[in-house]
Order: sequence, then C-alpha cells, then structure tokens
Amino acid sequence: MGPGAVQLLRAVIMGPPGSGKGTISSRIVKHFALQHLSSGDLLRENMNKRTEIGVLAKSYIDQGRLIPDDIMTQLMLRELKTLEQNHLLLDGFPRTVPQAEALDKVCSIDTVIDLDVPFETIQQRLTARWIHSASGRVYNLDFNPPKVPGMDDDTGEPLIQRDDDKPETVMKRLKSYEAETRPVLEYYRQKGVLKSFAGTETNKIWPHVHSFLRTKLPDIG
Ligand code: G5P
Ligand code: MG
Repeated sequence: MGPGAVQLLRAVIMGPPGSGKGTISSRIVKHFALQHLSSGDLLRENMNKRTEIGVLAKSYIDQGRLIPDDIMTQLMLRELKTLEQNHLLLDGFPRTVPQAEALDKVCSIDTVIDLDVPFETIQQRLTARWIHSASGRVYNLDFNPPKVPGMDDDTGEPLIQRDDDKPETVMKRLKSYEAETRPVLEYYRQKGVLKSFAGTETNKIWPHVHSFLRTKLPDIG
C-alpha cells in the first residue's frame, strides 16, 4: 500500500433469515461510505429479469433451499470485482463454508457482524414483511410500515410479499441456516474477525453496531 492509501474495509453481515441484515445494512449505508452487496437482492433482481440464473435460483429459493455453491460464488465474485475500490459490506454471502473459502481466495474479510436473533422472534417477523422489489427496500406491517399502505415510500410503486416468506418455507430456511450457515460463524470466529450482537429488536441492536463500526470508519450520516 502506497503512502496515503486507505485500507479498505471488507465486512460481512450475517444472521439467520429475517434477523435484520437488510434493515441494519440500510442504516449502515446511511452512516458510512460502504458499498452494500446483498446476495438475496441480486438473486431477486435476476428472478425479476428472468435471467438464466434467476430462473434457476427461483426453484431453490421457493423451496427454502440454498443455491448451489459454485453458481452462487461465481455470481458474487463477478459482482465483487466491479466494487473492488470501495469499502464493502456483504450481506447474505458467504452462507456456507465452501463459499467462505472461495471468497477468502480473492478478498480477505476483516470484520463479520453477526446478528444473533432468536428463531421465535424471526418467525413472526417474516410473515409481516413487504418489500419494494426494484430497490430491495424492506417494510414490516408492525415495525416499519410504509407511509401509504402497500406502496413504496420513495417511488410510490406497489410493494410485494416474497414467495419464500410462507411459514413452511421460513422453517426450511431456518433449518438450512443451522446446518449450513452456522459453521461459517465458527470459521470466522477462528479467524478472530467475528463480532456478535445479540438481541430481539433492531432498534436496540443498531446502536451497538453503529458504535462498533465507528471504530473502523468515519460516520458521514
Ligand atoms: P436472503 O434474501 O439473503 P435471508 O433469508 O438471509 O434472505 P432475509 O429474509 O432477507 O434473510 P434479513 O435481511 O436478515 O432477512 O432481515 P430484514 O429483511 O432486514 O428483516 C426481516 C423483517 O423483519 C422485515 O420485514 C423487517 O422490516 C422486520 N424487522 C427488522 N427488525 C425488526 C424488529 O426489530 N422488530 C420487528 N417486529 N420487525 C423487524 O436470501 C434469500 C434466499 O436466497 C438464497 C437462499 O435460498 C435464501 O433463502 N441465497 C443463497 N443461497 C446460497 N448461498 C447464498 N450465499 C445465498 N444468498 C441467498
Ligand atoms: Mg435480506
């Protein structure tokens, strides 16, 4: 690194489905000059455009199953290349140990923010979630309802429910989290980069995440 060069932050946000990764990430990007890359948003974008990857992804996502590692890794690493010059926040990737290992080969992660939210809390939340599919903006009928019911605050476009937020699919996603994603936490713990934030409410977790990130980046919000 030359004189004056800035060390770029390589952060990952993890946590079970519905733990608030998307919600906390949108607060993070309001306060810090980070580029947010969500694997789920990227997949949904491909599903909307009915790309080859999108059509394939839908068949897995609707069943609450993970996309195969090689496809997912290829998709994310390609996207990552275009964002190399920024501080980065990865959301939803890596989700398996093979994905974490593949990522390590091209980009060394220095910070992992783990949202440790109990499963009971999550089940209630996901059935009340509505999203603006073009932007990925997330609402919740109880927690952060849109200003006009059923409409996106910024564009006024209609909100939709995700097909994978049906109760039986949510259960499958939680099971796959336990089996395939929890080992990734252990992987990062051993590398000494894991920072866990436990709680049941985003508004209580967020101030801790905020102070933690302030030790790494200037707050621009
Ligand atoms: P995604 O899109 O990455 P998940 O399952 O990891 O999906 P999800 O569902 O997007 O995660 P989140 O981002 O953690 O959840 O949470 P969120 O959207 O911010 O909040 C959830 C809801 O709770 C919202 O309605 C929010 O408003 C509300 N909420 C937040 N905080 C609070 C609170 O304090 N109180 C209350 N009451 N509500 C709150 O991945 C989707 C699928 O894509 C595939 C998989 O099939 C996956 O299931 N996929 C991959 N497959 C393989 N490898 C990968 N790396 C993959 N990435 C994605
Ligand atoms: Mg999300």
